[in-house]
Amino acid sequence: MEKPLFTLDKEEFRKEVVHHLRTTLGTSEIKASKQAWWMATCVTINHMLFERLTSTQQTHLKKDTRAVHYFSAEFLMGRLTANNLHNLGLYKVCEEALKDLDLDLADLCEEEPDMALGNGGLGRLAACFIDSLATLGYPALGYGLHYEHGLFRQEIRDGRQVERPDSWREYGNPWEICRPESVQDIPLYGYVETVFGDDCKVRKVWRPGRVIKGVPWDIPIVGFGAQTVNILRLWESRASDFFDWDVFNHGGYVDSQKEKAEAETISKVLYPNDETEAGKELRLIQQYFFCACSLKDIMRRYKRTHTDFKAFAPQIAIQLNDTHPTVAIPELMRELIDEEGLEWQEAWDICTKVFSYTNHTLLPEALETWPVYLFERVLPRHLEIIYEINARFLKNEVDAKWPGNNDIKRKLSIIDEGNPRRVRMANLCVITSHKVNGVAEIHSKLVKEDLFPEFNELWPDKFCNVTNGVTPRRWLLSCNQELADLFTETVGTAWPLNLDALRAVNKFADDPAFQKKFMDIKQHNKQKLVKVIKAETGIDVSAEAIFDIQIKRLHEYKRQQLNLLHIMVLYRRLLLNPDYDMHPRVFIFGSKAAPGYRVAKDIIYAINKVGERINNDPRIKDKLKVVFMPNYRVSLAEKLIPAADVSEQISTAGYEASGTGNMKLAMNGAITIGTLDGANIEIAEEVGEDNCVIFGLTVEQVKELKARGYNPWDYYYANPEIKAALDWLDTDYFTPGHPGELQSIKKALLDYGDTYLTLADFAAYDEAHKRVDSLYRDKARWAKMAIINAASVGKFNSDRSIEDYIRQIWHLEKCDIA
Ligand code: T68
Repeated sequence: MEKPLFTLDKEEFRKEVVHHLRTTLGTSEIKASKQAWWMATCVTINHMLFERLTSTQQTHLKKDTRAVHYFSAEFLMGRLTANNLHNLGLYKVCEEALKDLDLDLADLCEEEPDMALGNGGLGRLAACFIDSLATLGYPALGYGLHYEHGLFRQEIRDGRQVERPDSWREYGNPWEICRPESVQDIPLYGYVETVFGDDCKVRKVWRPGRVIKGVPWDIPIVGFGAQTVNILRLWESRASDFFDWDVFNHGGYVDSQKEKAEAETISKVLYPNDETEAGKELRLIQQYFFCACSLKDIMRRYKRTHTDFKAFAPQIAIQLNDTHPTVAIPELMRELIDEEGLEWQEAWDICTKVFSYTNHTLLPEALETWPVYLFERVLPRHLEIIYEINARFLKNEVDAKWPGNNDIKRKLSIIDEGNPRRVRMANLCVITSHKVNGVAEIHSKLVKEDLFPEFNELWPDKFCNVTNGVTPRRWLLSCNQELADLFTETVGTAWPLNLDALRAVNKFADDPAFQKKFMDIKQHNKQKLVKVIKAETGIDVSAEAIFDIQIKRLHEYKRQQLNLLHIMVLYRRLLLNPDYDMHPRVFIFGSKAAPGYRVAKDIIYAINKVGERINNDPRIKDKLKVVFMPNYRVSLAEKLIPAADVSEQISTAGYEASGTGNMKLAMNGAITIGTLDGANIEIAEEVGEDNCVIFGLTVEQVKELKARGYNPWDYYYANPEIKAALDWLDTDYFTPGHPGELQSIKKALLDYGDTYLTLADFAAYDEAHKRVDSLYRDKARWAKMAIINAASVGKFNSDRSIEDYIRQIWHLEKCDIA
């Protein structure tokens, strides 16, 4: 389906790979490891990619284009080899070339460590967005942190999660380019001095206590079709050149090493998100470090073609991916006022035009705040600026609209006057940004109505929605090549760019021949997964069973415990009645828990222990299996998603901002069993309610039930199956010799009030699964549903999300590359 965009044919490609194996890798065909062959392949790819990178950068400079700068503490890139080959149109050429060398491309791709510089949905969204920006030909830069260790590698030992360090670049990474010419110095700590200038004006001067060096690493981002190659620029911290050589020379080797180690700590590790803000000084410094580096970089580039700041806002858009980069706001104010000499109002006008903010959560405990005393110590000048922004806002906006209303003032203030006083980052974002968006229709509505109702009253035009999306290049074309080929055969080659073109597949949804082709591919993907499951867990599963998959970070609101409770109930039914009528089912989980989140880790343990018992129980004749896949990550998702029959999207309504796994699974023909939450609602609209299985309380019903006073014990006593399953957790049935090891799950669901209404939704969830079971038995019906799902989710292409951002927020123009 692909035609190579570049002139290399398979012969030339093969020669290039061998050439790089010898000259770049310094080895030979006879003794080269797989890793060396993979590296040589990457160098060959880079050869073509760098040309496009250079022409993109030259064109952007020459045309002096407006660009968006996507500030994100996380970019979950995964692997890049197959992705880059597909986007360059060279996948099949490379595959053939390697075949002639007796090498298998897919096998070599397994050599690449995932770039896991993110926790989950938020980080992966950033990765999909920069793919789409390049694909659509928009000038854009991703800015983030060059973590030495990405999200921890998860091992499962005796059922429990153990965190091991991730070392994605231990042996070098072929995709990153160090740019020493663009290094930045970043001040920290110290104090603020007030000085009187010759013009009698008061100036503030920050006298920092330390300076850290920021070293940029660029990852080229190849758009599909490879016209535009943008960059993702990630900052690494090092000891600055002010590094104390005197100390070093006078024998203070250890002291000087300490300073070096401290500086390097800043970009050492990604914080695992536990949806609550750990009050860590280092995390604040990380945020400031990458924002300050990025702003200086933007400023440097801007000044190449401008001598004043009139064109700054027209040229520069900065998107804040959640509140993590909020400190960029006072930093830009500081740069413009203290360093560039602008007046407050001029600087503020620029900031309010430049910044916009995406909210990804409504959970109150996940809204970032920082103690004022910490700000004062680390960023004294920024705190002053925040106070000034706040004072002006409260006086000019709040007092003007609600004169004398101190309750509203207290609520909207950037400073929470509790003990200790704290800086509310979301308030600072909303006050400054010209646009604030949620990530799915329902979420954006709740952002306006429940999270920021007063801000919405003040500035109704500020709030908007951009429903998330995912790149179909990675999440269909690359991860499910057989299905991609079938689609290309059926509707032509346009769909990876225009996913709506797949709607044309719908007319074959009833066609038995097409159904067979479609389901044969699903079956083949399942067979491949069976092998991966065996290799990773030792568990035997049958590809004839329904593959029911829940893959996402572990959190109580995502309700993996609801899935587990239902599995236990099914198991019990099978024990009580060996003829219990159900199609064999494999429940597959993939999930990491934040290391400090106790209940989440207990849920992982419970899934593994319950699974162990079920998988080894001959009485149920393999009708039920439970698989927990260790170390869930992007590259594992690429294997799981194409093999899924059922997609579990079962969050308590109102808690999942959007979800993006739901989109990827539907795109690959899985049927959603889901609540009316986040983007599930829009998926159901697109595929039709007949083609997904919706259950459970709605947002409104959740609110009502909570207002009425929810008591999980009512459900426990009223439903004997719930009671029996929960009581089972008190015994040692699943943990022989260790009764009560799984009790914390029961406690959370009863004693601690079941915050996420698991028991309230249980009966509906059970009914929904019965519907899934009966639908699956009707082969033609199921095939039709699966086809309609894959063919109807064009809306969830991240290209559409990007066009929505462009139209509502960024107002960029496409740029043709010479
Ligand atoms: C997710 N948020 C939302 N947060 O939960 C999900 N990291 O509904 C949505 O689809 C997705 O964002 C994209 O919009 C996250 O993934 C984080 O990972 C996080 C939170 C705090 C700190 C660090």
